[in-house]
Amino acid sequence: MARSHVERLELDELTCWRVRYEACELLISQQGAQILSYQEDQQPPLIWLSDQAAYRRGHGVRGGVPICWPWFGNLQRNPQAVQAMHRHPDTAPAHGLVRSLDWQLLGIDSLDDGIQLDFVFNSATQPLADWPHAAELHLRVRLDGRLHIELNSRNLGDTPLAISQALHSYFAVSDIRQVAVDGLHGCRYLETLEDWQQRQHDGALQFAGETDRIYQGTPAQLSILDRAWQRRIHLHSSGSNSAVLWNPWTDKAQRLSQFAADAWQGMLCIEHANVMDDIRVLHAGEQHRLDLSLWTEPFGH
Ligand code: TA6
Repeated sequence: MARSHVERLELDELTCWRVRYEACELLISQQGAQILSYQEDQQPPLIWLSDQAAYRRGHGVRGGVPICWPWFGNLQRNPQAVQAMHRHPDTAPAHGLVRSLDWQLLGIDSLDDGIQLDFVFNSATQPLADWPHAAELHLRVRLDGRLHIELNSRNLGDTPLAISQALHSYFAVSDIRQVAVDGLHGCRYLETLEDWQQRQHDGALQFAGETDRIYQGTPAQLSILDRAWQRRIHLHSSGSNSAVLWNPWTDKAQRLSQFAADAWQGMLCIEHANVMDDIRVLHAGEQHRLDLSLWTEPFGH
């Protein structure tokens, strides 16, 4: 069997690509350059996609890896420098502007040891509503037995650009009540569910309720330990010292679009980011790259 294969397909209103390399399969949409799913053969999915996902132009798809840029979350909760980039921070949508807009596919290339897709969004040629700055956002996705995601922001203008961003990754888990996240020991975090109080985390993170935390000073290596599925998902990042940990649990799950009432049990968001103390200011011509590599390793009991 060929080591790599690419198929273009239309999912409702969205143009997507299904990409295989050896035993790994990825689905990605042109809108938002959004990874929708990623799976290794004979394995449960690694990247989670909602059973109720809707593929409509101008609307985000629930699951995968939405790209939150040029800000993360509620713009008014961002540092002032990021807010000041927007004409009306009080009416700006959550998670920036590019996740529901069409990006340009630069190319899909077969490599000796993998396959690589390049997408670009250029706000000089595709102006962003109420965010009047020239920047180029380049997403490179590479499959080589692991999944590598590189998000590069470049300031095309001649004045400084303050951004916050996140790879809003949804991971599939057997049961959120039985997984743990390793690597956060000693990290500070903002508890957004309790008035954004600053706290310190000790030990592994386990889940017993709605969780929506912004960790700061995060290390390059995090992992999700899933005993029931006997696997560890390794997450290795660079260019990011903050991460958001999110599970909506029962109540918030009822209020989410494209989200079944019990879907909270099978997903966990770990969102590698540049947020709060970790926002990035790009001077004229400067660029910043946020990288994430992910893979699984069998885990015995
Ligand atoms: O990253 C966590 C979060 O900000 C949650 O508070 C929740 O709103 C989630 O993102 C999903 O946001 P969305 O706009 O995609 O429904």
